[in-house]
Amino acid sequence: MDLILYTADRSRGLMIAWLLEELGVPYRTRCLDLASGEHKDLAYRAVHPLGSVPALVIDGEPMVESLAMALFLADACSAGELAPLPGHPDRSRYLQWMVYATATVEPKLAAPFVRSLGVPVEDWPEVSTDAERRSFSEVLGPLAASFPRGHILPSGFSAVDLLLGVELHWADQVGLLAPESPARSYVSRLRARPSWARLVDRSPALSTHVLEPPVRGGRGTSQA
Ligand SMILES: N[C@@H](CCC(=O)N[C@@H](CS)C(=O)NCC(=O)O)C(=O)O
Repeated sequence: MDLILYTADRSRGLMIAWLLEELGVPYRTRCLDLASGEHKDLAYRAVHPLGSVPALVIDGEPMVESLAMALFLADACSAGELAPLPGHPDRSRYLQWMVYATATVEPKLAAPFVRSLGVPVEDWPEVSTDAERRSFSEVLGPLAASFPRGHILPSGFSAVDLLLGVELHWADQVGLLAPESPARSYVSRLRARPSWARLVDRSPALSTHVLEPPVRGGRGTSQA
């Protein structure tokens, strides 16, 4: 399968790149500069009609929507390793948490994430409000019991951990996670995977999406 991933720094393309690294599938990357607006060029509109990222060109056919790409790649390329196959007892749970990560968790980090785009990296951990930390902690509630074992599905590590892992990584960058929380330990363990190191190696020199900012004071008391 010939794969070209159109992505950008601190975009959902990170989820797809991490999944591809974990799958060990060869792919090429085209990194777009959102600040310069090159993603709105007519040429790129032929790949993504809205001029957004990510887009994945599979054997010449463009695919959009990060969740759809993740579901497709995990099914097509992992032989059941990263996605329980239909009929597996964890299949419905897998689909549930894949959608929960993108439809329910992701919107809760949107506001502080967007705010962080306008401030220096060292100030990212301070951009979240107490109300946002509480609200983020609430949506993590149903997942909290799974964090200590290092994977969300009872049957083991899956693409859920990669999607949710990127969201918790961003949440960590913008100070939504309490320093000693199980969610923060979970995402730290995920970042220790060799696939994350490969992602860091492949990231362009100026990219900030893989940065691990230092823990700062005044983060409130969220325990998620
Ligand atoms: N639902 C889409 C959202 C795509 C999206 O909004 N991407 C952002 C980056 S994460 C983007 O390209 N923003 C710039 C723009 O759309 O102009 C997906 O999951 O792929």
